[in-house]
Amino acid sequence: MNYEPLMRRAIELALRGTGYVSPNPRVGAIIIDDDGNIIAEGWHKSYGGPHAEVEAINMANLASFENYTLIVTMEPCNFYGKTPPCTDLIIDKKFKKVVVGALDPNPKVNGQGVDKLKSAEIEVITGVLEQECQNLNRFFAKYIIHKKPYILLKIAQTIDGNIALKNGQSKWITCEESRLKVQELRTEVDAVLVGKNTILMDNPFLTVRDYDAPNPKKVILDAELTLPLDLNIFKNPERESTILFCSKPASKSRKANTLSLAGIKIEPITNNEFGFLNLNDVLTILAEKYNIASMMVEGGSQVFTSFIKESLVDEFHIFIAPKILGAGLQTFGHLMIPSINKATELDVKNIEKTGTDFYVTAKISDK
Ligand code: AOF
Ligand code: ZN
Repeated sequence: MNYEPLMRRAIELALRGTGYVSPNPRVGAIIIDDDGNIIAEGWHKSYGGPHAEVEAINMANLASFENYTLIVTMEPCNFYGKTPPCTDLIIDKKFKKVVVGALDPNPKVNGQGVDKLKSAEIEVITGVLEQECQNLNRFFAKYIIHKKPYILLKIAQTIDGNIALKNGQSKWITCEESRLKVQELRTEVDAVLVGKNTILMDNPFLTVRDYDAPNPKKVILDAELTLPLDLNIFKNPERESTILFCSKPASKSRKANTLSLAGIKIEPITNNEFGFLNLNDVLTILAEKYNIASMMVEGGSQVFTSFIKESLVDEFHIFIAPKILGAGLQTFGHLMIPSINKATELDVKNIEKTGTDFYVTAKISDK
């Protein structure tokens, strides 16, 4: 039987968890009878809530599943977390067959869920739309294996590589459709990060406005805590979801205290050898303390440069407007590249048009 159309449907279900399940994975499940008819569907709906398989089994509401097949985008778990192991329930309910999209990257599971089902004589098929299913949980995989958020670098630039004029003005380089796409990307990540200069110039809210979805957490880098207190980012009603990283001395200042009393989370960080906040420490704190599995870095130039220099970028989302600004503020600053063959090379994954702009997604080339 060709399970791909059913797995595609399970992926659609999994996507409904976007914005609600992180740092857990997005998972969808379907139960079919012997004739291939769908009798129940489920997806992981909230962090700490029932897993996709449990949702589908509950919906089917049958005592035994001897003639039924479970199709699930990710291998069923086999350990006690916030919920009991799905493998036990599947075995208990006597499923005939389980069709899996991708293995669970969580080292606590990773293949052992499948093994457990097989040892209970359940037929297991793995790897159906594997890439698509892995892609669904690329944020989760980075978080659970490396204890760091998956990083998307979002750049809105002119065709000649500027993100602003020399005076910092950048509204608007890209067109409305591109900016709408950015809003959509914000619905998919747990946090957005911006540096001090960009906040000063743009006074952004960093919220999702055009979609009915939760706002990502806001992460600010301001080593010396020089940002004025009346900026939009500090006035927003969700102050408790704003995290500000600064130097250790700045974290003890009166301003830090005022911000902290207003609900902003102040995180002191040591500087690296170049005198900038240590980004590796920033990412570790975001993952371990705030459960942030994915973050979109929105600028500016200094922040982009540091993320590239320290090889912390997982994915590039570059919006290129057909405009020329000449010597403006370049996307990236000094990367100390000694010769062309030492340039940072990207593998382009996709190019599409968003309105009058080009939208390029890319990854660092593994050459
Ligand atoms: C599944 N189906 O729908 C999900 C799974 O704390 P818990 O009990 O919610 O367990 C979280 C872990 O379970 C998570 O780290 C991942 O390994 C797996 N997620 N597994 O069988 C699901 N969301
Ligand atoms: Zn489970």
